[in-house]
Amino acid sequence: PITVYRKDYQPYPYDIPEVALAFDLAPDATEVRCTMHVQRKPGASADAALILDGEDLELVSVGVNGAALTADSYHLSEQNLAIYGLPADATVEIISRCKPSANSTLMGLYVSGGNFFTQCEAEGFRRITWFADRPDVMSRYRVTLRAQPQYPVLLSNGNLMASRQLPDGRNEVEWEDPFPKPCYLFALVAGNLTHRETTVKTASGRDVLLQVYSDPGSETKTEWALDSLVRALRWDETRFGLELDLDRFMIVAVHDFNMGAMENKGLNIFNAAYVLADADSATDANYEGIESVIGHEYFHNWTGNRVTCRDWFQLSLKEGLTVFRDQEFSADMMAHDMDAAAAASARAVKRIDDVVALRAAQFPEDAGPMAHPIRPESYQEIGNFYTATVYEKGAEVIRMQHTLLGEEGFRAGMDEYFRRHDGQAVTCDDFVDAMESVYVRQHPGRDLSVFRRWYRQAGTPRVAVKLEHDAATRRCTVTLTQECLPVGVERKAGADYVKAPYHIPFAIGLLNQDGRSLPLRHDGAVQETALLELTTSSQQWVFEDIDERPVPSLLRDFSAPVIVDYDWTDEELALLSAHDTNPFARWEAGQELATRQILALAEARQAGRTLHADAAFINAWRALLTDPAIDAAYRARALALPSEKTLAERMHAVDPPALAVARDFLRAELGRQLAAEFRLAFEQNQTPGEYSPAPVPAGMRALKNLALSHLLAAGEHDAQRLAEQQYERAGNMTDSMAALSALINYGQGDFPQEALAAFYDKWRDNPLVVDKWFALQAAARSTTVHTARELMTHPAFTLRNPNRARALIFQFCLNNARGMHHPDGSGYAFWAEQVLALDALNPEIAARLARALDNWARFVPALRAPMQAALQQVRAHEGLSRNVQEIVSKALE
Ligand code: HT7
Ligand code: ZN
Repeated sequence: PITVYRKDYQPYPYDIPEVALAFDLAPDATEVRCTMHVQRKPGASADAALILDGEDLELVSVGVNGAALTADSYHLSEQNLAIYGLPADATVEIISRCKPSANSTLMGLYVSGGNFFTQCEAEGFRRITWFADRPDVMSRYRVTLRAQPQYPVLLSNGNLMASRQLPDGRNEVEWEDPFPKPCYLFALVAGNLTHRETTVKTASGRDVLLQVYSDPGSETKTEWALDSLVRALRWDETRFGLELDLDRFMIVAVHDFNMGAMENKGLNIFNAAYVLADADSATDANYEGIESVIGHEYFHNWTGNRVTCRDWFQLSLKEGLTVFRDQEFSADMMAHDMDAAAAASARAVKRIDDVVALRAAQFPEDAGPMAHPIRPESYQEIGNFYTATVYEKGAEVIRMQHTLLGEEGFRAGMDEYFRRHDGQAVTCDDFVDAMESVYVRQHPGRDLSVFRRWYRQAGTPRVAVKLEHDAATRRCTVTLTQECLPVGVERKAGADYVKAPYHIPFAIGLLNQDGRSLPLRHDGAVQETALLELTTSSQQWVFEDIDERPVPSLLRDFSAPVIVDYDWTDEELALLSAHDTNPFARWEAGQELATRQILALAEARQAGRTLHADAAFINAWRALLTDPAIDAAYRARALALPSEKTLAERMHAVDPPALAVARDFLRAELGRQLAAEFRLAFEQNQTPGEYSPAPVPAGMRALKNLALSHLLAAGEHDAQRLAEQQYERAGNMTDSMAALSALINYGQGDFPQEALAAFYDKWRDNPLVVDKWFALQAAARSTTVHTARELMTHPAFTLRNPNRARALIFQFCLNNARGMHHPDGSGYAFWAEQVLALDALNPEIAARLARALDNWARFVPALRAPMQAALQQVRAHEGLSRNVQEIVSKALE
């Protein structure tokens, strides 16, 4: 396999300012005529060949300036079409054919539900026509679509210029996108679709048409998506001064899709799971996810499309920044119309959810064989680098710049970024340069040179905190020391590879022994929270006028993506969990207590000792559960037990079944010991009346359903009846799924299985709900490999649909600790089988599943050997895709 290196970047020798694409669409043979205006760049060699990428295409003809090319002036290989001897300015015309109906990769042009869709990022355009498939070649596109009348809706990027019926009965339309774009942002959709639309006025007073397209019959489920789009448009105007630049913006829902959505210019294509919702069939989490993904793709219009990436190593330039923007959008929407205290809590809830996701997915990635900097140095298959590191850690790196510059400074940096780079394909350094231009004005004599290391070093830094208090001088000295050991490929560089310290914004508060927060005299100001800027391996800060040894509240708001090492006593954690005024740090303290408790239980389980929960821990949980000052949404987060993935990061040798037993024990024990309190929470957080996905009722449901799961897990008297009743009477999908999940995991008797069967019968025609049905069972405690295999024989199961594969296979392999990590290795054999089966259909999806065994070397010895064997089996398979090959080889290196 070929490795591509960031250091090898070379500009493309040609500009392609204009492209005309004409499609004769047919499922079995689509003909594409691609006419390009090609200009050699000044300074490029006169004999530079025009090298175009192409994959899985049939060449019909190639011509230059109207004349067909002879065989000696071009060369066709598996992956390229090279044209020699081009004049400095030429029109190149290529006619090719592809077969969308046979395209199971869902990259390029494909058929889903009888309609045509495209997916071009990162390298899918080359499956549509031969082209310079790289983001720094930007062109203006004119697109003609011709198709039979059974495809009445014909869409592409930009503005609709013409529409007519052809003499042969087919329809023909022409679209023109006024903005130059890289080919990965090209899109077309053709089919039988319905739509919902609205017209809004932009900040500068232009009318813009917003549309959401979906399958006929689903128009009742697109209201939330369209409303979310309007909110996103308004938010970008208000918070960043960025306006929609097109007259028309379309979103199209498709059921077969590899990721969440795609930001094609003016024609976003979405996984239907992030568009369709109504109260009956979608959960609170679905509503939240839709708003956030619609925001994300819409925000790409500026951060990604107007300013794009020079090369794919710069992916985090658009993804990290856009995730940061979507996180802020969601936080602002959640805090909207609330008083200051409620808004702070709502924002903390969003921050907690984002950090939980980061720790569950990105921290393990950063500690495993696929560890890479947010701007990778090399890749074999770019599709494998749409990772939690590039996206979520990338967003944290942007967030740290926001923290260092402040809201106003960050906005000034963004304005400067667009002033410098609108219409260009640029690098992560260009972004930091713009931010630095503001930072150096704010902080004379300082710069962001150390900060830039976040872009080139991988791994999660650890920050050790030492706190010394001198009663005589009433001084408290805080010492921060950072360390980040080489990870992944960095380790291969050997002992010479030395990692340099990071620039870490570290937010800290101090509480006295009664839990009151102490004023911090720092940097000439008196604050409740001080932002320490750690830029060397170790630094000290002194806080004056501190009478007694304080309890530190560290890394408030998770001000940097690091791991904190500080040895709080359990009593100190309980104090922070009860009193910290920073809601994020308060949550963190409770989670640390729960983590200690579960790890101790897992150890007891491994040693064959009886399990019992600590009274102090139960009391801390009781205090959170009964504190009237905290709202339901926050309380649900505070009382959620840390996930198995987060806990695994804290184990010396990972033992998922032991962790699962420990968590289950604690869930049940809390249910028993706090039964009265949970019952009260269950009763007091009912949300009768019309369903609303708003944060307050959603928070109440989260708390109520958490209480229900504890009560049922504890086998509390009447809990099963409460769950059955909730399931039968639920007026929304959140409540029915929560009750069904509690019942199939902790319930008794025939009801759970009967309910499951009835659920399927009721929802069999709604694929998004059928996915939920599969997912619930795949992750259930009692599900074994045998059950998973049986579920695969269900008539509704197919590997060809990524959502369905994710619902069953991924849920089982990633979220069913007992089934997947059975000591007999059967889970790993199942995994290997499914990776290979998927690889034959859809390598991008197969490679994502392949990553489930990334961290095998960190597991307990009994699981390590069968995991390694399964990885070896996959690696030895002939004809493996480049995608899976890269993942399993790195895992085994
Ligand atoms: N920019 C997009 C990333 C993407 C993608 C989407 C769908 C299918 C395959 C894909 N490969 C890459 C989505 C985003 O981050 O907004
Ligand atoms: Zn994105």
